Amino acid sequence: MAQALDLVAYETLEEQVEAMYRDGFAYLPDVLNADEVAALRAQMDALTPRPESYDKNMTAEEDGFINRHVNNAFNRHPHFLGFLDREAVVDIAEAIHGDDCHCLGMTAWMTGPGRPDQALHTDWLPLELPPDILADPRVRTPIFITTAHYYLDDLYEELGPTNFIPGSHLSGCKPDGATSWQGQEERSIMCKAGDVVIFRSEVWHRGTANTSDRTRFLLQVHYSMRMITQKYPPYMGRFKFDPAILEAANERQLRLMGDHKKSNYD
Ligand SMILES: O=C(O)CCC(=O)C(=O)O
Ligand SMILES: [Fe+2]
Repeated sequence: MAQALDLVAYETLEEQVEAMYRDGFAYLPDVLNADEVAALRAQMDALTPRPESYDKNMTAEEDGFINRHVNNAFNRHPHFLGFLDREAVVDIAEAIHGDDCHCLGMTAWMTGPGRPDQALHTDWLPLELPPDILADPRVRTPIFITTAHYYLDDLYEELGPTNFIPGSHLSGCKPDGATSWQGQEERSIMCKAGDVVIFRSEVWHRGTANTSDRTRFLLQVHYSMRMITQKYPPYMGRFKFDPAILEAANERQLRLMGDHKKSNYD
């Protein structure tokens, strides 16, 4: 069993951004209150997966465990729009990826009892580099993609927390079977319902097994630099925004969904 990750809540945006560069993640406690957690869980529970959107719908009966994964959640109900530009979270994304950053994807994810351990991985490694280059104080690589995890449960070992190796984004490589980086073992994110952890795509991490009798609810909001393409399946123009969603969205939310001004390559 991994030790719990030391979750430090930095007060200022500057410190939070610095943590993204140094540790690879930032922890934001109490982003949602109990009512907001309950409301978001109910909205997620009501979603029906669509195979054409690459949603997953693994069930206990057919697959041995629940693994329900609904992409493009922002397009399913106006309730999800508020998680595009949730204060504190989007502020970090914009500070890191720029004022024209966008939402790469939003996935409502429910993982039930029996969900197995994932292997340690990066979500994406944009640059493979020797670690001594990354340790050079003159080198500060851009952060291309981040993911905000909205935890909607009080986490405990059996429910399957996410495990992280802090600082592993500076390895310049994928774990490829390794279980530690520079002596640093993986640590579990034992946070509370309503907390958010935002992390960059190069951090070594994994979801762990759900050995409890409950389903874990997690909303993932991925952000990226404007030059990184959004991932809104189905592709080839078959993804369509719901007009009622566009009608309900504010200007910042529209931009985060891709309503950009003309720029490079447009
Ligand atoms: O389930 C989790 O806690 C993390 C999931 C994850 O890292 C992934 O699917 O890429
Ligand atoms: Fe991941």
